[in-house]
Amino acid sequence: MSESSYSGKDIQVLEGLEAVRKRPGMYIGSTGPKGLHHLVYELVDNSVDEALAGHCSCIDVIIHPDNAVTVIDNGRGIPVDNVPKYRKSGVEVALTILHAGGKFGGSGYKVSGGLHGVGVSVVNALSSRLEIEVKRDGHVWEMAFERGKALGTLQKGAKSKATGTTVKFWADPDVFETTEYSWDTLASHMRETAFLNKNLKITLTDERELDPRREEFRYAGGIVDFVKYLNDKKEALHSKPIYFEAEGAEGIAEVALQWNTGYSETVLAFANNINTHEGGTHLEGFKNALTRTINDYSRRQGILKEKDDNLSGEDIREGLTAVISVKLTDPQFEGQTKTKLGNTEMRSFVQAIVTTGLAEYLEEHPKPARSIVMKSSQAAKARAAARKARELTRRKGLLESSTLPGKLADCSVKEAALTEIYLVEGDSAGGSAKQARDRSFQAILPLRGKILNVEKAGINRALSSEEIQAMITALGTSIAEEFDLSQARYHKVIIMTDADVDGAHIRCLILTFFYRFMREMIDAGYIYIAQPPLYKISMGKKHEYAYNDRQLQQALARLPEGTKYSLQRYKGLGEMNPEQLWETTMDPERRTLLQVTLDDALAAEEAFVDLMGDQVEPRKLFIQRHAKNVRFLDV
Ligand code: 0RA
Repeated sequence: MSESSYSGKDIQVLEGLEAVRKRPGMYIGSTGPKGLHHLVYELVDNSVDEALAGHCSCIDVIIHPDNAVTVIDNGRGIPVDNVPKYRKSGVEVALTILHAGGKFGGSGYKVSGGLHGVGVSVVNALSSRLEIEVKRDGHVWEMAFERGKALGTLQKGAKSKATGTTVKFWADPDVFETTEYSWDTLASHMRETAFLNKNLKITLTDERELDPRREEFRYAGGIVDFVKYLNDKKEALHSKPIYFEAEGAEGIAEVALQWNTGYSETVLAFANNINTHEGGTHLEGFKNALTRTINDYSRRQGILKEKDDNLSGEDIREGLTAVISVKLTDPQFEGQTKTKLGNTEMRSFVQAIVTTGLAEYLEEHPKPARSIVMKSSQAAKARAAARKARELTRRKGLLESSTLPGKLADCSVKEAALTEIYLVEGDSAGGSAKQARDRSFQAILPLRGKILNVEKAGINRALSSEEIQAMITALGTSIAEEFDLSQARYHKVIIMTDADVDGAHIRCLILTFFYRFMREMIDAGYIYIAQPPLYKISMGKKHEYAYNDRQLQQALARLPEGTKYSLQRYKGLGEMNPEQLWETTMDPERRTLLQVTLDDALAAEEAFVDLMGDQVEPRKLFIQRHAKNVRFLDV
């Protein structure tokens, strides 16, 4: 056929392959080693399509010493008869017309045309030479191309009863940065392809070596064998991978999964044999079903208690190896690298088969089921602990911020050894304390109501409490491993709470906080408890305070016979005006402070756990023990 007889359409065709040569990256991603290997995948995928259609059982791939590659299949062979529209053989159309592959597409799941769906014509365009041999219709047929251009027409050769397609191509050194193939890269792709297509035999031969290397990939178990292979060097949690498959209007879905005793997650998702690295609907459906089904089962078995949080997807997938493979007629590939499946029908399809299949498996295999659930709940616990540690580090940064809390009324003297801070229960008492104080050396930090119980809440939640953050910032020392006593902004920290049960409780909460996060402050003797009076005895213009019942009795006994007096019992700091608060509780000349000491750290730790834990009895014991650790000081 001469140039002059080309129709307008044919010229467009030539421009098509020229476009591929001009901008190869657009069609195969890159002209580096990755793009080079994609040429082989493209051809193999076309043969796999024949296998999917049920007409091909064997694919051979040969790497030649001159870096040519041959791909042989025993499929039906590319049609050799004339395509009237183009007035060319089917073989020539397939190899010279962009995106022609799909137009032939027979029945079944006509898939790929490879990763980018480009077809064999792209391989032809990017090859310095390509030779094709088709066995079909009782003969061997041959044709050759150079840089995408046909060298003559399809030639009918010897008689043959066999069928199949053989393509040998030389990647164009003018296009590719390298034409050197990697055995490992090709072998792992062939292995993967064989896993994804049960019973399909793929051989890889490397003739570049004197003693040619050959490997055969064929897996009767398909993706079950894939999962076994991935878990090969790991200790499996249950002996056999779990497997489900289903076929519907949406297509075919297959899932195989097996947990190992390790911690990493290996979940591979494929659509039409393409590794969907970016995931997509099939993967989402799988994950949804897995998380829901394992949680449902755990609850039904009582392994997860009603009050417990759900196991997270991450926890459940710890140590999981899974392969999800779907095949569908019209795959939509999205995302940055076009490796994210977009077909929404696949989400519910995969979700349904995994939900049904996994629930059934768990019911029928109680032993592995238990191991799986126990592993997930252990993962949940470990993850919570790790998260706490991480959050702590992160929060510490936050707490070290130099901005003092807004509620703090600081003192003017900067010399820590001379200053003190009152941690005051409630905003109203805080207000009185601010008016009463000597602002040169006394700072006031009001704390709203009951601060968080750090023993029960754990460090994580405790540190998210505003009151606790304010305390840490005001004190300047940071906490836990980051604690630095030399950074203390005050050498006296005075806890001032109401003299009632609630006040005692709040005092204990604050002490627990110091014990857990700033123990050295206690050791250094920086922590004190203020002693507001319990009673006020008024006699005309004179008055006296009593700090406990014994003092009250003594004061009353001292009164002259017949003296009239009135007695006030303070229920809280709020009942005192600023002057009263100053003279009874804050004036260093007249106040009484209790210094908190913890001689026996070990005993103290138990005490704090006892006090703040769930049980009531140890709490009573603590209060006695605590009293022993507090001694009177006249300051
Ligand atoms: C179009 C139609 C048919 C097969 C093929 C293409 C085909 C393409 C490749 C590429 C590599 N190996 C291949 N094998 C087959 C089906 C034709 C029919 O109905 O017989």
